[in-house]
Amino acid sequence: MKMIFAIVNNDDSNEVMKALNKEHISVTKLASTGGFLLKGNTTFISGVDDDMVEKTIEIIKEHSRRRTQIMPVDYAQYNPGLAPYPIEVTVGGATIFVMDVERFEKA
Ligand code: 2BA
Repeated sequence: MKMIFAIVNNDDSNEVMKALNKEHISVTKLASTGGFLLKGNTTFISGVDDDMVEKTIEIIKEHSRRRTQIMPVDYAQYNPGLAPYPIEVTVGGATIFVMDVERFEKA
């Protein structure tokens, strides 16, 4: 079994969750914040059998769009080395981590 962590844009999260549910893939949705842009994003955690990993990742990728976002000026001002004006950065589609699960129980 593997644990998949997927960080996606808030605007894509409903579509991602609907698509996973449609395929009967269990998922938990967490509200998270990107450390760089300091904007809300969504982290999905999903425990899946090994043979479902690729399918799960494909579904997440299919529903996560790449977009550009503006880094807040305030953030740059308080971080020496970063330019003190808004910077456009490309975000996503999805940032995905896959980890081995040592033990899984539902008690
Ligand atoms: P944020 O940390 O808010 O980062 C948003 C986007 O800003 C990133 O998009 C990347 O294009 C850019 N960025 C991040 N850190 C940067 C830096 N130090 N210098 C220049 N540009 C930087 P993505 O790479 O697509 O990441 C989207 C979100 O996924 C991130 O939001 C963060 O919440 C998460 N993430 C990405 N890589 C991660 C990692 N290695 N570990 C944990 N979370 C990660």
